[in-house]
Amino acid sequence: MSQTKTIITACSHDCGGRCVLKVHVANGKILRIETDDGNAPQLRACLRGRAYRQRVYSADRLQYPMKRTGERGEGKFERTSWDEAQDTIAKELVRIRDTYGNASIMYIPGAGSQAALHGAQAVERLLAKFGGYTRFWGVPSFEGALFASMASYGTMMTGNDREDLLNSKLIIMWGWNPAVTIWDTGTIPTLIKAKEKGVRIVCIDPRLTESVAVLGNEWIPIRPSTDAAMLIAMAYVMIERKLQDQKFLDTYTVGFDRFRDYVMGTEDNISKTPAWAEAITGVPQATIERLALEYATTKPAALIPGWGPARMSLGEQFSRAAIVLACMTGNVGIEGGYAGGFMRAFHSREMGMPRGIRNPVEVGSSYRPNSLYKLRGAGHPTAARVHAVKIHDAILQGKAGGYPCDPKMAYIVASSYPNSYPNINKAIAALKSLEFVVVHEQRMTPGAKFADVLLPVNTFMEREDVISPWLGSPYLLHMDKAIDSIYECKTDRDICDELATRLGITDYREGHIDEEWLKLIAEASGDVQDYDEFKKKGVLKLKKERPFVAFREQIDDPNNNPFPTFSGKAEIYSEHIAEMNNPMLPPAPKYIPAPEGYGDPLSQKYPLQLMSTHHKPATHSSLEKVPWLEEVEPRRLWVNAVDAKARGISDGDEVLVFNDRGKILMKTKVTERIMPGVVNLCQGGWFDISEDGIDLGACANTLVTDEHSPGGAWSTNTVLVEVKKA
Ligand SMILES: Nc1nc2c(c(=O)[nH]1)N[C@H]1C(S)=C(S)[C@@H](COP(=O)(O)OP(=O)(O)OC[C@H]3O[C@@H](n4cnc5c(=O)[nH]c(N)nc54)[C@H](O)[C@@H]3O)O[C@H]1N2
Ligand SMILES: Nc1nc2c(c(=O)[nH]1)N[C@H]1C(S)=C(S)[C@@H](COP(=O)(O)OP(=O)(O)OC[C@H]3O[C@@H](n4cnc5c(=O)[nH]c(N)nc54)[C@H](O)[C@@H]3O)O[C@H]1N2
Ligand SMILES: [Mo]
Repeated sequence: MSQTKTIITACSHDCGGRCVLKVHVANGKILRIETDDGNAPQLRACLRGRAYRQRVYSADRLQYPMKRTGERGEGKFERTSWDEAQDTIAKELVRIRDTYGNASIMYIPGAGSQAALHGAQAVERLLAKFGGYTRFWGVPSFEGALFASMASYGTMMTGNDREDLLNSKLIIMWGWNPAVTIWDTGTIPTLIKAKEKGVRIVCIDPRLTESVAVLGNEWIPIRPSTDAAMLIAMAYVMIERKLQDQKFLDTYTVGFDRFRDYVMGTEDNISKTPAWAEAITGVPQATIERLALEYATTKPAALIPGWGPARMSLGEQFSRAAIVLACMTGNVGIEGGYAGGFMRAFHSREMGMPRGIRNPVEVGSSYRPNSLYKLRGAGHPTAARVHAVKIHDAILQGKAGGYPCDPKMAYIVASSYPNSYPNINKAIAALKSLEFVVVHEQRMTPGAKFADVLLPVNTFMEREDVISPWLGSPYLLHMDKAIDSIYECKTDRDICDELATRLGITDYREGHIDEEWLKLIAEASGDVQDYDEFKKKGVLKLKKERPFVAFREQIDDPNNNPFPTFSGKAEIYSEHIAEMNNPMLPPAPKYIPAPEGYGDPLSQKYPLQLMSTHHKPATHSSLEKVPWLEEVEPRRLWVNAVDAKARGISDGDEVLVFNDRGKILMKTKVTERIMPGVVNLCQGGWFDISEDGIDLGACANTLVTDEHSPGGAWSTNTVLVEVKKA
């Protein structure tokens, strides 16, 4: 019997947490997994990290390289050698580049690994050195919130330290469910402390979420994609009663007058009263008025606008309106307040491979007209990129459809493409039309089935890495290797290094072996002084003098600290957006009825609003088919009892959920925890389209629209469907 050893690593899938995993290993196998029991703040893993053993050893782990034998997507493969697989990829890369140019190589990276060294970035590096590729813009998580953050504040660093919530007197969780989505590992423990301290917590969400259940003093259900109307009516109440912090607005913001003209109806003869908003949102006017008064008169207060309500067809309006309320109440830059926006709270530099290798395909390409390129620090999607939800359309239509390229091959890595992307049926047609598809995966996912060459990649348990927290909480994690790579799996980096050699690229590793890179990356954070010590302990908890509060300096000393916007102030009205001249993207936030949202004529045919939120026992599609996790909470369509009754549906019944894009056959959960008129199906289910075109795998994206907002938000929560008993 060999001895049991314990190593410390961290989960690197893209969930909102970064938690410590203590992995007990014997004879080269993982026996069990525990978590942080060290000094506070403890970085305790959730059910997903602790169940990870079943994922590492799951039956659908890829074991060796494979090549397609059947039709593309059929899932028929035969085993091949690493040499043959890589020779084929190298040959196809060269053929496609030489025939069609680098822009025809569609690089599709995903969120599978968020660690610094391993994951999709390995392929990005290879393809950049190979002459370039086409990539996408429009991050599914936050593009609406990011646009709002850049437009209003000129930065994404708009969050406060979690522990600062203990300084708030009122916390408004607006479409934010960290009891499930974590949003930095310390968030829920801090919110529980705030509740115990007596801080009032109000949750605005179409669902009575786990966060409402654990924390909420009040739950306000609201129709999806209508939140901007409620926020604007709250502004109306404040303005009518002269409760806005006018001194704050005058000192730190521009454009409030323009917004006020819209709110009060000077601009369009419609006063945006609570009664006006009730008809849109379904929230009683008295509730809107009461919350507006409470937020305006309780200071400091934190209104936290989640990314979920912004993942809609006009998502940036919600995020921008929430920012205006934070300014109107003077809650920006003060302890216990909250600015909204993107909400990163920064301590150390994020740990990652050094940037600097530009994609040659994008060099010289102009910026997209709807990007905020002039704003300092903005992500700057160029005109050479395709929006993420338009990848399938770009493949199918190419330059003839107005896209910047004619894609001929897809290089998919650490991504579930197409599973996590909207409009699965269109994506399938697109993938089938390509000349060549490579996938680097860990398991036989629905996307992996579309590969011509499928390469097996190891998991974070089988390699060493470092990782920083999601939103910048003050700690860093080292990820030790628990076990050797199982089967014939390799890291994405080793695969790319071997491909590089075949492609005549000699400097892929740039003179450093992986271990040296890890040391360089960790030390570049500025916080890791002694790498060996960091590696031994596995976690570095950073000490700070006082909590990070975004815009503290701007508020304390405005003359010396302008906001990083054009005007130097927080922009309620943005001249730059005005220049874009798009009626669906107004320069000051407005409520505009959302395409495919509440009240859209399409609701005559498809009367239910579908949301696809993030699932407790899943990280997108990355933790499917893990029995322990499926046991905790199987994926069900949440339907309100009123809607169920009207359709003769009982709890647990099989139903067909459908719209013009597709059909899903699945079980229901009939519950009062979702408001009438709204259904929810958590994202991430592995699609499994039957011969008669029905998805048996409950993948929400079978139904989700592949349109995006003008600012770039995905529209996953603005979807209309109908449900009937199967
Ligand atoms: N367990 C788990 N945690 C995760 C992930 C995961 O897959 N699983 N994914 C991680 C990633 S990458 C991300 S980006 C984040 C996502 O984090 P979020 O975007 O915050 O998560 P969601 O569950 O999509 O949405 C949050 C809440 O918004 C509500 N909501 C949806 N639409 C509306 C609306 O129109 N109005 C209002 N008021 N509320 C609405 C939903 O009911 C939900 O409770 O989560 C991270 N954490
Ligand atoms: N309908 C709907 N769709 C959504 C969302 C929604 O709210 N609703 N949310 C969106 C959001 S916020 C996000 S972030 C995306 C996430 O979408 P994706 O980025 O596609 O993330 P996952 O679905 O987790 O798929 C990641 C894949 O990477 C693989 N993987 C993990 N680690 C590695 C590795 O080291 N190397 C390689 N080669 N592969 C690896 C996993 O096995 C998994 O199949 O989904 C989006 N899709
Ligand atoms: Mo995300």
